[in-house]
Amino acid sequence: MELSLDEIEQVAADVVERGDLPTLGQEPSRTYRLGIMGGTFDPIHNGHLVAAEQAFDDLGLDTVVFMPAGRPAFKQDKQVSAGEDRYAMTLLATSDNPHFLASRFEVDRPGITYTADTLERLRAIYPENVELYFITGADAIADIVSWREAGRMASLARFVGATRPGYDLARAKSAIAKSGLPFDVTYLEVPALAISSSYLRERVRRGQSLRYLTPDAVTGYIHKHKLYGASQLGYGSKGAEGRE
Ligand code: DND
Repeated sequence: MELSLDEIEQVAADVVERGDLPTLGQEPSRTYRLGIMGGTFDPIHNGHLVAAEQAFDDLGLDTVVFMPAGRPAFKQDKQVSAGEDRYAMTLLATSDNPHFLASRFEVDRPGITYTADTLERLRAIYPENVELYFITGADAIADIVSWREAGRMASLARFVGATRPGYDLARAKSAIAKSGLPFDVTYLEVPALAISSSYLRERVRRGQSLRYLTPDAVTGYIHKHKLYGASQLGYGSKGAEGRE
């Protein structure tokens, strides 16, 4: 079968738009489930990874795409590491898990990164038999109603709130109910990992080890590129100032 020039251009445009995203939806009689783990990932840590793995298992996802935000919408007043560094750390952290992919989809997009835009683009790329699941931590789920164009987001994807055992979901549930928006949220219990990116940055500044908090490859990257005030050598070992 020969393609016309227009058709070839359309195929090329689709490839460019899709970039490094996984191919899903080929079999029309089957439903596919694409997990999207959005984050600043400054840096990525084991809390993010455990939450995504749990969502993969519990919801029967086909794959989870980790998407570092380009210019995070709500962090305009804060210093955030370069997108390239956050993407590289995300790639390193996800590379040994066959369920996970790291994508440049948001990092390469100019301007402020809004989740509603991302979901709209993904919805246009994938056929209807691919369901979108946007994964967030429990703390963030109560806030999604205040994200830009929350109503549009609710119509484009399902949401997954990863909660810790014993976490009180009342705030999240009441915020969503009060908004009147048709959010479809599945709550998952993930092992308690009281880790945050800011805690990891603080530990690096103090010269403390990140072992068991994030994959070693990420720790290596942080020191190699001197992120968060790190010295190139000696993480979690001697020589760091202010070490406890
Ligand atoms: P964060 O900066 O919270 O990411 O951003 C999460 C996502 O929300 C990104 O995709 C943003 O673009 C999007 N967002 C936020 C606000 C407004 C808008 C969009 C908008 O469009 O208006 P972090 O790197 O801090 O964390 C990534 C995810 O991991 C978050 O959902 C967070 O709650 C979760 N998380 C944990 N989950 C389980 N255990 C832990 C966790 N620590 C963070 N220990």
